[in-house]
Amino acid sequence: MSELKTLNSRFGIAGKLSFEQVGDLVTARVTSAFASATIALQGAHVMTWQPKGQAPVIWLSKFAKFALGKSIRGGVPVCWPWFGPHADNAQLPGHGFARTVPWQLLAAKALPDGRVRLDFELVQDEATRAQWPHDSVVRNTVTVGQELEVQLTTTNTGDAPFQLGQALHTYFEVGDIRRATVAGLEGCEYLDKVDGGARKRQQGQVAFTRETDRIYLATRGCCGIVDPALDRTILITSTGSHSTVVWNPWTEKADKMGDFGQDGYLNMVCVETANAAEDVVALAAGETHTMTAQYRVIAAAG
Ligand code: TA6
Repeated sequence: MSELKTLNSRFGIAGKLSFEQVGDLVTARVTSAFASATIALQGAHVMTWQPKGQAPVIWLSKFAKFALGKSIRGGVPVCWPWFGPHADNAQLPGHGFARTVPWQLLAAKALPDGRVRLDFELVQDEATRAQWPHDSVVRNTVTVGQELEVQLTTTNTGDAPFQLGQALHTYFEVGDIRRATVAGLEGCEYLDKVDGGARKRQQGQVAFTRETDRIYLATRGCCGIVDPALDRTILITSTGSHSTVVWNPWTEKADKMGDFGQDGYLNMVCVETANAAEDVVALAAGETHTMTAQYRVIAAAG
């Protein structure tokens, strides 16, 4: 029996959850009274999320590739077990391998309140262990409703400690990045990656006039994307994270990446819930760390 048939017979929920092929990828399609979403099993990667009555909240490039072993431009890429370039080995993939390898669907449930919850576990094998020789179990739980919740949990199942860097590298849809701002990071220090990693302090809301790539430190678990063009604010709340990455590639970098499309950068901003830079997590043997992000549209802008 095909993988799709097996998934539909094991986990399908009539009228709420079915499985379909998108390009090379097997995906879960959630449709509920509150929202619709698509999640690729590769990377346990939320590709789309659109609450009822709203424009899409999660951005997915029109030029995204859906290929085995390749990252998807948009959605909620899971960066794990390191964020950014590998500390010692430039041959290893940026942002870790979790987003480009298979994850197993462990469970799918229609909750009494109408939300749909999917539990995924990363499939570790010799290829992943060659990059990450630590015994660990990582799960990603995605709950789809009027709010989207993504919960990334890592357990150190070995007998030695390890350092964990990670991020939910979420791409949000905005009407026009030149008018959008990010509130809630005022006064935070940040590392400015477009200025050699210089340490600076945020004055007022984050506005966008050029390539912006910053790791905000000691963040407080709550920020918002104020979007006058779509007349909405997207609230982002998080736990288990004290660093927030804000990124827009702007024109030149987006063109170089090749999967943003013409002007794609104008309609997206990444606000990433992370354990990055000095916020990486030291996980002792037997310890578990959970990082959670919740997203919802809360109000008109302003
Ligand atoms: O989170 C921002 C960032 O680290 C940028 O520096 C840029 O590299 C972006 O991630 C996208 O990375 P990717 O590997 O998905 O193309």
